[in-house]
Amino acid sequence: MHWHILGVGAIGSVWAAQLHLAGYQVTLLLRNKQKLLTYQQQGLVYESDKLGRHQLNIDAELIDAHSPIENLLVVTKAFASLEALNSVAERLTPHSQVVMLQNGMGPQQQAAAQYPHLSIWAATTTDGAYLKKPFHVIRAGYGETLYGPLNQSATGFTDTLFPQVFPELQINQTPDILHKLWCKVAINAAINPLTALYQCKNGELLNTVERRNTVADLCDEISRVANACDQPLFEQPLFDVVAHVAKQTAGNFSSMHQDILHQRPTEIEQITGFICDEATRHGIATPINEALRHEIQALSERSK
Ligand code: KPL
Repeated sequence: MHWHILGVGAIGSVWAAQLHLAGYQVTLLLRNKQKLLTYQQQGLVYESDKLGRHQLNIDAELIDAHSPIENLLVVTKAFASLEALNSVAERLTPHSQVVMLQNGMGPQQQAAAQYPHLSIWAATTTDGAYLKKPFHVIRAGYGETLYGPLNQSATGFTDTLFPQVFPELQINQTPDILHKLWCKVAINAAINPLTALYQCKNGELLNTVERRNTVADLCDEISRVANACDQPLFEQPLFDVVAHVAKQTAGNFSSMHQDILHQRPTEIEQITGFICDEATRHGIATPINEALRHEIQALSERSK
């Protein structure tokens, strides 16, 4: 099985390294010659406390190379994923498998609708990783990755996409990936914008009564939208799940907080924007989510 990886950020690098170490043929897809040159000079460095330090010489090529792509993993930021997929669409064949792995909601469904003849899958992960510098990734957390079919073409695919047992990646197929994406987007909508606004670590999200009340009200809005969309979230209240995740990742700065800090575009539209748009569709008022959407947009504008 040959995998092309589009989006060589932290999680994309972990997958590239793990697939390579598991014996798969892997090719990194890079956007420009400068990136390709940098990569060719140093290769991919993968550090993990379980597997040690690996210097890997994984194949790499420009996205506009001509060879067909059999299996594609799109691991870009959510706002860039559809465009990234479109940029290699001509290299996909009717038998290609495409896995969209990103935060938020929207682009995965758009991809499935735009390419009904291709097998489109979505994945969601609770793994943690960060880039020490480009092409040097540190594996920071060991979670689970779930993937499942998004359209009819993928539903009809009977083989397992990831048949190998990986030493470090817990990858499991689920029949209802849409619900898993909902659960993840709900957690992100509760944690990411507020930690970006408060400029705090996840573990500090609930450390005053005022903050706890805001998170509780926010969780209430999100849960009501999920219920209206026939996607009731967890067995326990969303607030309890959010409190648990915030505790588990207490030392982390959320991805949105980091994006704001480093003046990068955020995923606010694919996270909070998605919740707000679904709320509007169902006639539900979500004033806290709306306010957060605008505050984060304003913060991004200001830091440009
Ligand atoms: O997924 C995350 C993110 O930062 O995007 C959480 C769960 C909030 C962990 O930081």
